[in-house]
Amino acid sequence: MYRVSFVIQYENRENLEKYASLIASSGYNGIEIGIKDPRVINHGEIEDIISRFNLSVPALGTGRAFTEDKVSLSDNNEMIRMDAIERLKAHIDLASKFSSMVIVGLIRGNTSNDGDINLVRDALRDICKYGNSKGVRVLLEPINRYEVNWLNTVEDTYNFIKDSGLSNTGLLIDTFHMNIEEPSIASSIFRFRDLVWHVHIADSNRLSPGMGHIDFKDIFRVLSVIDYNGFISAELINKPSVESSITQTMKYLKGIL
Ligand code: LER
Ligand code: MN
Repeated sequence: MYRVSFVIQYENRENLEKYASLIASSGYNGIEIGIKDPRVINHGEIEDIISRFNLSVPALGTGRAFTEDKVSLSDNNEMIRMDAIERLKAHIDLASKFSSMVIVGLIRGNTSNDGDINLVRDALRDICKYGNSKGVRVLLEPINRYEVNWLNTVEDTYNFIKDSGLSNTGLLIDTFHMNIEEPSIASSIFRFRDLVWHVHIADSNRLSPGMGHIDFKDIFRVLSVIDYNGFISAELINKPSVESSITQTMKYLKGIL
């Protein structure tokens, strides 16, 4: 069985503690934490909770900087762009404590010309250099067209990483986005396998796996063919509740893995 984790959005100490406890007791190996601004939270408190429940932290999410604060790496306002870079470096500082990777998904923002793309490329070079110095790897996530306007497919994202010469950067593939953008989820995983470093799972409607129409057997089969040995991390719309998603997803994964 793969190592499995569950994505939680950090709000405060109490919510992290509550969900970490349930995630650990439900049989997950890890918790993935979405953090809007790591500069304003207590890192020691998070370390304390994670070690108490003996969980790994495969990755830290960063997208709420964009969705809630409108901060991105492609913003034409230099102050806002610097804010995004400084946040990501703070994510790297925290990630270095857990051997986590740092996700660049929505925080890249939207781009409308080559100039915008170059801003992101330069920012990522800076962030990756900082990650290298801290032993932290970066994940670039292809995200579907309805959430962001570029790097929607695995192929585009793979080519962007290679063309930009980002050495410690790999792909975070997410079954929800792939279901919208890829001709075949399994073929794309196989084709770009050398950079598949992390996997998000959700069904076609972002609910727990098994509640939509994605063929997870096929996905786990190809992950095994490519000898994927990272985490499978459930990133869901947690309906009717976070608790029900945690238990429902583990039940499904135990049945299929
Ligand atoms: C982030 O990992 C992601 O997949 C986005 O869709 C966030 O909503
Ligand atoms: Mn995702």
